[in-house]
Amino acid sequence: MERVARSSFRTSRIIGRKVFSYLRVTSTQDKARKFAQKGLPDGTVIIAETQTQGKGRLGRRWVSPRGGIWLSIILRPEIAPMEAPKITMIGSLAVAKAIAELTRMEVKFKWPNDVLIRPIAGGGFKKVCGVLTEMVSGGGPVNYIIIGLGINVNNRIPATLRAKSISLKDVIGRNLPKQKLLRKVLEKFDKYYSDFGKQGVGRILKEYKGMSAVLGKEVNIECPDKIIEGKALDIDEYGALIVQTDDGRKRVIAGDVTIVSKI
Ligand code: BT5
Repeated sequence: MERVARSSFRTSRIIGRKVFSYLRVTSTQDKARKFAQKGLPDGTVIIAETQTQGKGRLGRRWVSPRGGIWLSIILRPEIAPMEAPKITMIGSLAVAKAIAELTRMEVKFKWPNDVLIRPIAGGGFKKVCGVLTEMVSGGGPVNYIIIGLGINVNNRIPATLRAKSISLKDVIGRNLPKQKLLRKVLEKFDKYYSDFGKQGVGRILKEYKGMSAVLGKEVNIECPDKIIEGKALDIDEYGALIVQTDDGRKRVIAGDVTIVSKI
């Protein structure tokens, strides 16, 4: 758990004004939560080379070996809890734009929290990044949000996950400059986050929808209590997926989407 550096990125206005870097943590989310409770400001970044207990949604594990970018950001936006998915969109866009700019790859989103790339042109998309948005509120507005970004850069993907997951190195065939990508991700996040503070989610939602791998597709969504099948029609201003089912339109807040190819 040794801290290796404390620095800042000069280009950033809010995001990355304070950056805490570690060689190894249990989870950057846990570290960030402790720092948030101590009052560290909006935009504080916690980053680690490896995580021993990296977290996905719903208590799932996030594999975090050396070579990836594993980071969490403390955010203190003045929003209601139901607006938290907007932050997930900001995180997804920041990662996607940074990857696209650095590698010229086509990047897409699988609602609600996956960033996808393609191993070969014309092939199927696989998960290169997962976003985890955790919120703390005392009933009223959000107290703070911890957003976690897990990006597979130069790390190896375990064989059990390779069918659906990929790292940038797997596609490019060589290591990428991790610091350069990190700086770009934080710059993009800063841009989208300040845009959100000034103008709301409008432009963010438009860009996010434009890169969706799900909209217009037949989908199967595993929700905690049920499975929803239908056509993904839209994503609303709160980040919910609107699905046309046989029983009418449904608004889905969270779940695991499988894209069902049409025969
Ligand atoms: C996510 O969950 O995709 C959110 C992942 C967030 C990770 C970041 S890393 C920095 C910060 N600190 C943390 O502790 N977490 C955040 P979910 O949609 O539930 O996906 C989890 C599933 O993705 C797992 O059950 C595996 O199937 C798969 N998976 C695990 N590790 C992966 C990896 N490195 N790359 C791609 N897929 C992975």
